[in-house]
Amino acid sequence: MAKKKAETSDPELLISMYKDMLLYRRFEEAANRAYNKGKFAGFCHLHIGQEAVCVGVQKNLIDTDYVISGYRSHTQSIAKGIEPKKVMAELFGKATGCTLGKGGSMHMFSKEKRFLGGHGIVGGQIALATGVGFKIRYDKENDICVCYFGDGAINQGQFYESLNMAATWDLPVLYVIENNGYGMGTDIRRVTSVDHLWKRALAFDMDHSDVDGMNVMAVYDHVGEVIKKIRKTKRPHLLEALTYRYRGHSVSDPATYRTKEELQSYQEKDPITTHAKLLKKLKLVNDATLDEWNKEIKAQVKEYEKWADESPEPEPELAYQHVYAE
Ligand SMILES: Cc1ncc(C[n+]2csc(CCOP(=O)(O)OP(=O)(O)O)c2C)c(N)n1
Ligand SMILES: [Mg+2]
Repeated sequence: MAKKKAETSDPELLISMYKDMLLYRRFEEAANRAYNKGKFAGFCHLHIGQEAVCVGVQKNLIDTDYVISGYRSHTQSIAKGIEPKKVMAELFGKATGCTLGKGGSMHMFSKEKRFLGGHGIVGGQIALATGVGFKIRYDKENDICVCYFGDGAINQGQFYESLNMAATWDLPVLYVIENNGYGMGTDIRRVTSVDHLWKRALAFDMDHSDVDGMNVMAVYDHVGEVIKKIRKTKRPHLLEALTYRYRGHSVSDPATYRTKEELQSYQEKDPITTHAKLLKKLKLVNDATLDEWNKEIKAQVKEYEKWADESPEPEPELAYQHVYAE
């Protein structure tokens, strides 16, 4: 699909993109600190470095669209409308969390906001998203389903079965590969036969493209076109977003399998810094405004953390609820 040059000119939107990316970065840093302080246990996968994908994609959605993802989904759940303090409380395993403290870091969920997880099984969400696509088609709705997964997930069997079905039945799903170059620690090039992951779509005659996932404007503009097309044709699309995670796979991974130079080369094109440069070029902000926003957002995140920390633990009886469908 041909890509147009970034052209969004709505100042409010441009600013909200910056503030959202900054919130997600500060939120994840706070989650990391809280984990290290022992405020919660279990897994914790941070999205630091990948913020432009989340913001660029989700700014294009309407409220009734669906989003489904893997375990690296704190930011995506906030972008779909779950209150950040409830995401933080979920991390802390508290009764005020978005899944009442029963899900933890990997299982954010909100039926009301149509954020359908948070899934720990690599690639599991791909089959579920395909089912959501079928539901949308069956009910003749105008919504779409965005399904995020990693480069590691494209080598799972269900990826092939699901994409074949979606392409055959014309299901309105945007499959987004967040290609951050690594599975847990495995370089994607060691385990994958193609140089560009979007090529997997060729096997299903499915629409496909790639985008610079470190640049929020590139993602926003490209995905805007893709989504317009999906709503019109109802056909699925496979998008490869080229991105990078700055931290280890999870908080317990020191990421020794990659070089400092490689990490630095991505940090040099950091999505937040790049977008700040654009805002300055457009004379929408100056350094003082940026400093002020940073302080405001840090203070907000502190409040979320305080609220989560002071929230009650779930009652033990809750373990017996929500086990079976009612
Ligand atoms: C079916 C399955 N196999 C293995 C794992 C263990 N595991 C968890 S994350 C992961 C790597 C996935 O990498 P990728 O899909 O690239 O996502 P990223 O973590 O980079 O966002 C693996 C192998 C799992 N959770 N589920
Ligand atoms: Mg990966």
